[in-house]
Amino acid sequence: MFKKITHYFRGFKTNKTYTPMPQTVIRNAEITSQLNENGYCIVDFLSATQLQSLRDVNEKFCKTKDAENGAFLGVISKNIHDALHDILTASLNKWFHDFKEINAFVIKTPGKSSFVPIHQDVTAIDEEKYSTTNVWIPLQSIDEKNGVMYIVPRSHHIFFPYRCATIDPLTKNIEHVLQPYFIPIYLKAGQALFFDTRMFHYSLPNLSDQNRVVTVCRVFPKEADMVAYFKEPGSDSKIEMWRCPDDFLIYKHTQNENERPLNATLLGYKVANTEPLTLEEFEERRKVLGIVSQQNDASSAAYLETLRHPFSVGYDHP
Ligand SMILES: O=C(O)CCC(=O)C(=O)O
Repeated sequence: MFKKITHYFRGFKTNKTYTPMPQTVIRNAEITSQLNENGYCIVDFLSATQLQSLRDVNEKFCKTKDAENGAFLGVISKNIHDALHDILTASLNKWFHDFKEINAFVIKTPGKSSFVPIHQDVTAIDEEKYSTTNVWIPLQSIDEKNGVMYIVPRSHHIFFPYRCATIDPLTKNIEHVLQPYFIPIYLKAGQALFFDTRMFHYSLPNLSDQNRVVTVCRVFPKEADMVAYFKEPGSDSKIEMWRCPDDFLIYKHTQNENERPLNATLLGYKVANTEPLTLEEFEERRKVLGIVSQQNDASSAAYLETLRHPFSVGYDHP
């Protein structure tokens, strides 16, 4: 009944290795090439006035309760998106062209459960045609105590393009060996991390005594349809591809992500191997890509403890 989408795209090598499509919406050629090659870069992004305005919006909308022992909260709604859009438009226009974006806050309340496990972001556009940039903008400087982000440079070259809640993450069986490849990203308030959403990333718990507040903008090519994938639990390798409304990310977390997206149109399906990477497959790709051990300052024991600790994630829609 549905069209089977069979074309393979640039750089297709095996059923688990793809080449990211080049970034097309970043104005600066050097930054574009850093994103394409390494998957990230750091820029001075906000004026002092913008920073204060973002803090004011957080103060006005985000009534996060003091979650006991910490929590990671996505704070996303039309109100928040619009208020952040107004403040960020000048900066986004300075760095990007022909784009659209979805804005939210991410807040870590203090405590051990506020860490974010290793992940690659869920797919939101057709990655056979486009790439997404995350702009991660902390409203306070980030240090080793308040929830620093760790990334694996170049890991955006190791991805599965149909990421969704009903398919195991590619990293599921290799998390315990990834620690040496991560680097921490310490930022000053006003700076932003631009990163490819497919980078392996996680963040430590916020063990300071203040909330850690970050504004996140997911930046997409303007022409890209928003899409979501869905695999029936327990089914074979058939993956449904759905076209979603432009603002679906604002409402996504009010829906059950283990079910098909609402208000969406079925485009067809993909057939692909959805098994997570084995250690051998990771090693092979890592060496080809030049992903090397880093001098990072997370001890192996602390990293493994973080992976084992139960985490607490929630959503607010003020
Ligand atoms: O803010 C954080 O600590 C993590 C954010 C994150 O993982 C994301 O935006 O994908």
